[in-house]
Amino acid sequence: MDKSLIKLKVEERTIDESAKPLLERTLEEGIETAWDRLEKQQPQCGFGQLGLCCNRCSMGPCRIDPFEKDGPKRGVCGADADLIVARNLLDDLVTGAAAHSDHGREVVETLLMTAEGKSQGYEILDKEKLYTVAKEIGITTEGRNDTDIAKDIALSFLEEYGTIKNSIDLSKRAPEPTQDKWAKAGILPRSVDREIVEAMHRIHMGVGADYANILLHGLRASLSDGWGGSMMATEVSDILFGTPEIKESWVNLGTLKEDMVNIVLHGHNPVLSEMVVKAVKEQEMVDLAKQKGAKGINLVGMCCTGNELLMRRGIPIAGNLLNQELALATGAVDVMIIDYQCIFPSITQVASCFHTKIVSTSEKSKVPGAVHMEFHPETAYDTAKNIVKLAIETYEQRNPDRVKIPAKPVKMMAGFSVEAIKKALGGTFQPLIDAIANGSIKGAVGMVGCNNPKIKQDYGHVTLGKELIKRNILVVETGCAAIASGKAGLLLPEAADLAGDGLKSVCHALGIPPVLHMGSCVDCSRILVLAAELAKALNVGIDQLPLAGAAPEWYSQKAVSIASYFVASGVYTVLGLPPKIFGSKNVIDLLTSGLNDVVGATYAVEPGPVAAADLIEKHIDSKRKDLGI
Ligand code: BF8
Repeated sequence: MDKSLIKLKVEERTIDESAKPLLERTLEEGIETAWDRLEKQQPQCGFGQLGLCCNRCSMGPCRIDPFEKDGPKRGVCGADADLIVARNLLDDLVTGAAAHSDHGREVVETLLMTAEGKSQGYEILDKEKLYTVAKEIGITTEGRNDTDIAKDIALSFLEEYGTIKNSIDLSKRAPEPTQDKWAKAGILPRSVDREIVEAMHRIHMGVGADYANILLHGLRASLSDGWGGSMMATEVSDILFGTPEIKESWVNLGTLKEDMVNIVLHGHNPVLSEMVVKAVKEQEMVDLAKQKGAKGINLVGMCCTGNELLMRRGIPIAGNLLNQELALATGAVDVMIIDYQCIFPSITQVASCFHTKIVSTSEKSKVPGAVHMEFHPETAYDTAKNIVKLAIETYEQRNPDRVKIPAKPVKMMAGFSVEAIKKALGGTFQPLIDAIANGSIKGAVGMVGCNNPKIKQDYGHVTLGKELIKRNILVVETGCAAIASGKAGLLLPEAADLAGDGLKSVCHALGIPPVLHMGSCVDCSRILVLAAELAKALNVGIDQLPLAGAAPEWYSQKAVSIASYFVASGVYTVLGLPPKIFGSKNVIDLLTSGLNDVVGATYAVEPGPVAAADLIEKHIDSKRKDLGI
């Protein structure tokens, strides 16, 4: 490919400076990445984009003519555009809710095994949270030892997935006016598996034809994720591995080291990655790495398991979704360990251009071309050590001439759990509430979600983030959004200089950045808890607060679930890419306006970050006016 064309493509694809030289390498050497595959997919199917293709049953696939023409207006079964679009959306949403919640279940099962003495290498690290959660869900703590309490929490949480309790305990964390809205709309979440199974039932042919009824169940299922599966993942991970505290670390592809064994931890569940962190500290491992000529072992994260490690351990993070193939293209990764979710099936192809080994660890998530070393809590530590040994052996096969680590890492601050934020504020949320009331901080936005090659990598997050802080709107982030901000330097206290005067002075006084990293995607539950705390302090519902959500570069079904539980909880949420709903005007109307009467919030779609900031500011201004501040 022509050099100038390569340069042009690179500039179109990312704003991440550490990614650019590697993108250049992939284009020069013909290593295929997600961007190349997106190009090859053009033009993408218009029916699919509009949500008008129904492939559920073997009378189909059917598609609806989106124009006022003579084409089909109903599928073979008689489903119209509204129903087909609604069923497709519900399918996406509960796929995401299932992914979060099944991850949560594995963490809870690990707590149970730990309490029963059946796991290897785990312990209860945050006793304070153990007691807080126990009291909250009605488990006696007096005179009992930690493992008995932990066992009761685990068993109680496992029942949140089933049908025995018929209501999710942690959803009672929401302020009463919000819970009242759910009750009135008939969307109080009962249990995680139940809502998801019922959703799969509802999208079967012939189970209802009312699009609004289908979508309402979507909200209910999303609440079982946000206030259920995801929240349990967060809380139990905190109990096992510690609640995050504010700390400094490093981010971007420059976190890989030329003279060290590089292990990238990619995926989502800290149950795996925490054990690898333990294993690399073993003197035996460090000595072995040195014997093979390395200076030591360098562990870096990728995507959300990276966020989990960053938040709790300060482990540097190499990048977000679109960095995964580029990390491999450095030729410096010895082993990439994966569990599940957001792992491109192509990574073994990229790895095969170098000495790199991909190690899959979950029975649920095998990848052709990967070495499979199955991970179970009972043998977790031994498996972690074996993987680290494999990485050290693989380091010997590295070709130094192929190594290209292009940039210096950027410093960042992370660890802003709700508890850490409260501590930074002096032990109470009152200073934050005062700052919001006096207008120094206008409001807050939860910016979440992914990268998507349809948008220049990180551009959506970084541009919207800068626009919001300039307008004195505090930004809290999770997932790949937070990693994008880290790479752009927005997670540093110095970034407060880019903020409006009010937010700037608050950040300077507290020594915090204007964009706060709150964790992985399941940790969007931390954003819900923060919103609930603020609402309760003001005696209002979440929908009355000057808050908004944003997902400027989302791609995944999990993001559909997150956006939905934000909206269902009363948080107006702006998406940077359109969901596949534009084939139904009725569905668009319900989601972008009708839901206001049901949950006090709606979705919006706005691809332009500045225009999205305008929408959000207008919304926040109107909420402030309603509150009389
Ligand atoms: O759960 S933000 S690309 S890594 S889906 Fe995936 Fe999206 Fe990243 Fe984490 Ni979340």
